[in-house]
Amino acid sequence: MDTIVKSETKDVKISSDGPFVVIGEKINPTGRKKLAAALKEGNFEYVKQIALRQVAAGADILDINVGVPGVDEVDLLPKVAKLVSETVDSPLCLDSANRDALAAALAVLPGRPLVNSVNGEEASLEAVLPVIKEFDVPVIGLVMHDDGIPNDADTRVAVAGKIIERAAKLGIPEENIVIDPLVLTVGADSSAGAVTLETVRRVKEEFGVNINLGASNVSFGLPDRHTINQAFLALAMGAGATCAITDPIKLTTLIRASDLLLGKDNFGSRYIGYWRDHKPKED
Ligand code: THG
Repeated sequence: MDTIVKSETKDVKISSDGPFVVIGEKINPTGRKKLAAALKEGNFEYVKQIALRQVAAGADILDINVGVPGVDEVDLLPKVAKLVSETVDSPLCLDSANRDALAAALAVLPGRPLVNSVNGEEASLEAVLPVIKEFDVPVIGLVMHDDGIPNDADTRVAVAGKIIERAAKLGIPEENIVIDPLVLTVGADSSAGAVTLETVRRVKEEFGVNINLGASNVSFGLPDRHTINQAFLALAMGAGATCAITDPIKLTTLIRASDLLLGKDNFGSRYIGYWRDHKPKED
């Protein structure tokens, strides 16, 4: 199943037949004081820099999250998204739960951005799915519902099914739904990784849709987060995830290696090309 995301000039295909798609997470003010301040002050030079760095590191798509407390997302999301779309060729992923902010950004962006996200709560399904239908864009569906994030894989798979079904009722095809099985930190609950991986396998088996993960969440609160993020991403790729919102600067090399090991890189050309372009300078 192919999910197509586009900028004005570039198409990105998310598919289990192709290489894993890297969605750069870094335009997100959560835990980043400098970016939060820049967004509040309208200092967009810093945002441009982060966009360019992520693309140079191998990001295929850039996540845009402007969720700073006290800012008007309906005003800021389209502004920042437009600016990034004029700075890089990559398609964008609009990271907001605010329906009006999503619609305002979709109205000004070229191409076919990925919307992040809808979830199984009634209020979210009713607000966001009509926007997805109107703009004919793909959307990430988070497997949470009115009772919160389920602890078990059974309920998460059921919520995924509910999102797909409700979308179908509006005429939104399965290829426009990317399911996010959600990962919580293993710092709080050591079974959190296993529940997510089981959800990945079962959603793939039962629905065949594309699967995204926010792959840096798993390590919150633990030392040496990078090692946990790397191990988790490799396991998630093995289980059938097809894209991730993650740090492209730190994780693209692991992703290229995992694609090669999973038989998704003919002759290792992407892995070798990445190494050639990013190897440490020798002098
Ligand atoms: N699923 C979907 N969307 C998501 C998430 C998800 N969007 C938000 C989040 N989760 C994914 N994005 C991030 C962005 C940053 C970090 C984690 C997840 C992060 N930031 C560092 C911190 O807070 O310590 C700071 C990073 C830095 O300084 O570079 O870890 O699950 N669909």
